[in-house]
Amino acid sequence: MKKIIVLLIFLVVACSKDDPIIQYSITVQVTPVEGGSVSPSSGMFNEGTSISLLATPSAEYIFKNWSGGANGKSNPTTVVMKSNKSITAVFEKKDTDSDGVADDVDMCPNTPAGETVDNNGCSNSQKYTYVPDDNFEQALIDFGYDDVIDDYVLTSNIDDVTSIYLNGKEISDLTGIENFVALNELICEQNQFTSLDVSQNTSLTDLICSENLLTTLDVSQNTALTRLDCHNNQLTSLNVSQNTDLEVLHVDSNELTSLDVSNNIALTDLLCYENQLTSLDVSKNTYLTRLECYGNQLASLVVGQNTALKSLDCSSNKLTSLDASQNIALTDLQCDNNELTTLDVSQNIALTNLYCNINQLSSLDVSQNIALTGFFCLGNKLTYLDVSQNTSLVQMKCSNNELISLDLSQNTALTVLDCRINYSLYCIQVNATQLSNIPTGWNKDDIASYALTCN
Ligand SMILES: [Ca+2]
Ligand SMILES: [Ca+2]
Repeated sequence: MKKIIVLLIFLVVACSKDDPIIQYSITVQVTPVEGGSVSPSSGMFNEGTSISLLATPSAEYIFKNWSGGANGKSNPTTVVMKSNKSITAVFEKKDTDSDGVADDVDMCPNTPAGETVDNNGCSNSQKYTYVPDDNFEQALIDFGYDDVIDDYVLTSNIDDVTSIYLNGKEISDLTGIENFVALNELICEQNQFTSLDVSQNTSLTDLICSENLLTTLDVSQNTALTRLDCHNNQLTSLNVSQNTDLEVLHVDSNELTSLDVSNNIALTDLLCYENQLTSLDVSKNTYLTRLECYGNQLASLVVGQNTALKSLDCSSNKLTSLDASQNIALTDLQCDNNELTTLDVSQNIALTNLYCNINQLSSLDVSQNIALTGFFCLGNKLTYLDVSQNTSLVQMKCSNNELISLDLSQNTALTVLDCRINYSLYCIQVNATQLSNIPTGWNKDDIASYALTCN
């Protein structure tokens, strides 16, 4: 028995002597203290154990690296317990644009790489807007947004400007306008710039850039536009499909070969004269009150949907017909210099001015157009013209036709008349009052005579 007890004691002593349980401590520190946390943050671990340490940054911080009893940037990282470990997890504030100024105090995020910044994290390119055109910059000085010609203006001075008038300032480069991000109204007509970037001016409602040298104009980002006037430039195309709020569109005197206004149903005013349009679909533009498309190459023009039209000028095209029967609101119709052989204005009783000069009309019934004050039909093939119902007429020009008779006795308001170059017109009927005092503004051929009655 004594032997057994001695043996047991020997075994216990032998075991604890050959296989002692040794443990080591981990102590983790975090710098800066608010930068984050590490799990586990402390503890006792058996010798040889592999411990995984996970660093979790606070908001506005990122994990940078380990130091002390661990190293490297791995997260999580593994330490093997061979001694007591004092480990530091190093965090740093987020600096997304790597300009040395932490995000939470960086007033200018996205600083371009390599640019020097101020204490607010702002580089010069972020604080200042590049304005290379001296005349543009001078205008900004005159407006009080800038103080010296140095190609730059403080962006904070211009990024809340809502209206700017730069017309006739001899500006050849509008670079810088892109930082006028609050603009509603940009008036920059009568300058010499060849391009205009309004892609950042998304609040624009009024853009007047006429009489410049623009060859392209991208208004796809300017969806708030209600008025666009880019007349008298060198545009060969213009996409207004995104500008669905447009009410006024002036694109006249450019080089457009086509113009799609099918998305612009709010349009009331469309001037597209003196381009190279071969077709024009205004069937969706039912609110149009003014359409001027003269000086194009239109072979047809359908205005049957445009019942609100008050003024239509489609002169100097290639029209062989024109149906204005639905346009009962028309007060002004100009269709000079086309190839019209007939013209029905019987439904257009609101007409006050009718221009149908230089067509191929052999007859024209204006008996329903009693509001006419101006009537111009020179250069046609008219042999007969009844203006007895047009008692409001003030001006009439019917020269260069083939008239054989003309009765003006009802046209007591007529002060301007040109009926010359009608070589078969020998007698012009007038009333007694007119005959006693022929208005000085009346012109006739010498072969014609005024008389109270004509045979
Ligand atoms: Ca910055
Ligand atoms: Ca300046």
